[in-house]
Amino acid sequence: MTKLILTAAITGAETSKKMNPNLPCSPEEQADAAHACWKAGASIVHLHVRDENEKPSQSLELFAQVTKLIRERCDIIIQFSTGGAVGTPIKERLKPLSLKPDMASLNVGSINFGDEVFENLPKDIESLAKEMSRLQIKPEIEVYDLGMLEYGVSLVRSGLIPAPAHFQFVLGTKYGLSGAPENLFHLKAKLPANATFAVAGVGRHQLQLAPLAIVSGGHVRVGFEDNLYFSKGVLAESNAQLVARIADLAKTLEREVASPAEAREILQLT
Ligand code: KMH
Ligand code: ZN
Repeated sequence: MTKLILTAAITGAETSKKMNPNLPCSPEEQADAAHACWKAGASIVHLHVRDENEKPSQSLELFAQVTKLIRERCDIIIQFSTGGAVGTPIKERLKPLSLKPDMASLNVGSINFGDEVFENLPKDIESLAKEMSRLQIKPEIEVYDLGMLEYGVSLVRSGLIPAPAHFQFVLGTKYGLSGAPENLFHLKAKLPANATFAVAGVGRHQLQLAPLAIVSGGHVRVGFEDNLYFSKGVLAESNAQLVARIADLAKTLEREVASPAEAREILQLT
């Protein structure tokens, strides 16, 4: 089995310091959090940025600032969100790609999110994919249900997304696939042969799905974007605390954790 890639989704867009006061929001806080996650074993950081009022933003300047601060601290792979927050216009979501991060998220379908729709029209998905391909940014294909996976696979087959592709199964959202183990295995069975995949379990599923991903050759995403708790009713102290727990679990299960350099090789980043 290849080494395990741990991703830290440190901030997200639907979270706030009211929900967990340890949420990193300023560029300095985010860079410190990314560094602590790297020390704990993360090789990728998935980034959303916040403005001075801690509101979700797709500001080019903020992404540039956080990237610079992280780069000064460590060699963690930087993945920008192109999902933004629910309702962020597609033009805004596309903008930060011009900074050429190592990777970027690519959401391949629309889904209900809270009381709203997280809208991802086919034409917008395809323009994001084209821009990533042009700039040689590796997409992480975010799937929340089976139809999205099949559409993502079709984009790889059509050449719009270069192979080998990397998928993320986001399991446990209210309106997408639940965190039931069989969903993970069903999605995995539908992947192209050379694809890699990670699992992002939402809420309590973050911990419950991690061992299944570890033993089935997948990779794991943890962090405040998906889960603010360490255990039932107990807020996590930091993103690094969540990463460290999965790194320990991987050790127990005898799967080595990848460094950023090793993760670059596994994902065939340019
Ligand atoms: N904030 C969610 C609506 C991504 O980063 O690409 C979408 C999201 C996915 O967070
Ligand atoms: Zn995100």
